Amino acid sequence: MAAAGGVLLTASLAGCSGGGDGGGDDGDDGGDDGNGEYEYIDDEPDYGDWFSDTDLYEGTVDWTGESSVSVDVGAGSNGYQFGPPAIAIDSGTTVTWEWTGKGQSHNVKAEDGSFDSGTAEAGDDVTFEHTFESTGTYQYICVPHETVGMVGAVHVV
Ligand SMILES: [Cu+2]
Repeated sequence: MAAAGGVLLTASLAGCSGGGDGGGDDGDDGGDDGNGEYEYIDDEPDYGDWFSDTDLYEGTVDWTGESSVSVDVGAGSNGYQFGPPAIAIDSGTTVTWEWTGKGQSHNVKAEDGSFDSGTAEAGDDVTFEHTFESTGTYQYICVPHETVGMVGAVHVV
């Protein structure tokens, strides 16, 4: 009886010890804005190489069914991107771009001229909004940072 109890006790302690060694993630901390909650549309528009320098781009975020949505101006690790870069909305939806204060001065300018926030501005209290009345895919840029991937798209369905 005593011997059997000893064996059981040893096994139990071994189990505890093993459990205590947990943890140890590799510390690869990404440092992005936690985009894991987004849902993306299934029928992705053909953007060509529009987002080739935009590392936040993972697809077109499905924000259809919303009357108003907002996009960060100054996203990503350096603040030189839009967050999220590509969104899908219904016609009639208002998009508000909200400056985060990161990445110096920004603006929002449509490639087709249909909307333009004007001169690039800095600060975290700047906003610009536009209501999209017509379907289509609207590509836009931040003029100072287009070349480092600060570009976006609004896909209106
Ligand atoms: Cu910018």
